[in-house]
Amino acid sequence: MSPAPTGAGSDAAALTAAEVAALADLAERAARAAGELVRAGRAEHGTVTATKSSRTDVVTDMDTAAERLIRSMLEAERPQDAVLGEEGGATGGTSGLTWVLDPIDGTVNYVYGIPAYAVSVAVVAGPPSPPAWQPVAGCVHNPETGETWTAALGAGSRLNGEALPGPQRPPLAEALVGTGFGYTAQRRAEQAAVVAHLLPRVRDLRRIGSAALDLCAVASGRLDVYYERGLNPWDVAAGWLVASECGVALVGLDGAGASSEMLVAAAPGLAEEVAAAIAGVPSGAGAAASS
Ligand code: LIP
Repeated sequence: MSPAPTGAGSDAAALTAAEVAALADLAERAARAAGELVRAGRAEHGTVTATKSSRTDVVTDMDTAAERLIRSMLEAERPQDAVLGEEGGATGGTSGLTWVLDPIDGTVNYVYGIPAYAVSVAVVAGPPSPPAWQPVAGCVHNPETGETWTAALGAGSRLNGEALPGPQRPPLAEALVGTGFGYTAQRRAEQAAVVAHLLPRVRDLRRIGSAALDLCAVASGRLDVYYERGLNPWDVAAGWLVASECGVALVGLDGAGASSEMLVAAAPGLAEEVAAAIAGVPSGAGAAASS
């Protein structure tokens, strides 16, 4: 997880329900506005213009344009808040709140025209990275399907305005499991070893390509489990609250909280069971495959 500035430690509990609702409204408006921009701009501007951690970690002009649009809305309405965005990095604030932005989560899907990408906008109290943060409000918006997940701390989470029922807990052998992979050969070899260990033990695997949509899929009952290693704060901030507000457990390995080391999202009990199965993968597995 990239180092991020420490927020002023604002206590989410100090926010009133009305303030949380206003933050959730802004998150949704910003996500929808950016979503329309990237959807409409894909034909002309949806090609790769730069790469980051590897040749397959791609950026388009629409990633940067969408983040600029969101930042302009936040500057107009919440200038006192900090911002941490995938493309624009960190800007400071004085409120103790930090907006955590992924203008296009699932950029590879966006470039290839696969309708499984999302704009993820969240605001968190405290340090802007898990497990120390406290997401307060968030929105995950898929511009292609129009599906919009929203969440506000203490007020539940919704899909297109309908309350989410919360996760089921099937036996591990009947669990549909989502995951994702990093952008370097070494990391992917290690992740392949985890897949090889899990696949015989679960119903099936899915690799959707957007952490934000994966977390919302667990919250909506479309996946039973989602796990991934090496996620950034902006990949997960909004989906984290959508999931946690409808009873999804978010855990790491060995009883730790979910973090960049590992995030496992599932019904309570099942999340811990999957985390234990992942922890059981022999260390160094997959290393030979990446050499
Ligand atoms: C993506 C994540 C996904 C991960 C991809 C990529 P991006 O974020 O949402 O879960 O598996 O490798 O990191 O880069 O499209 O914003």
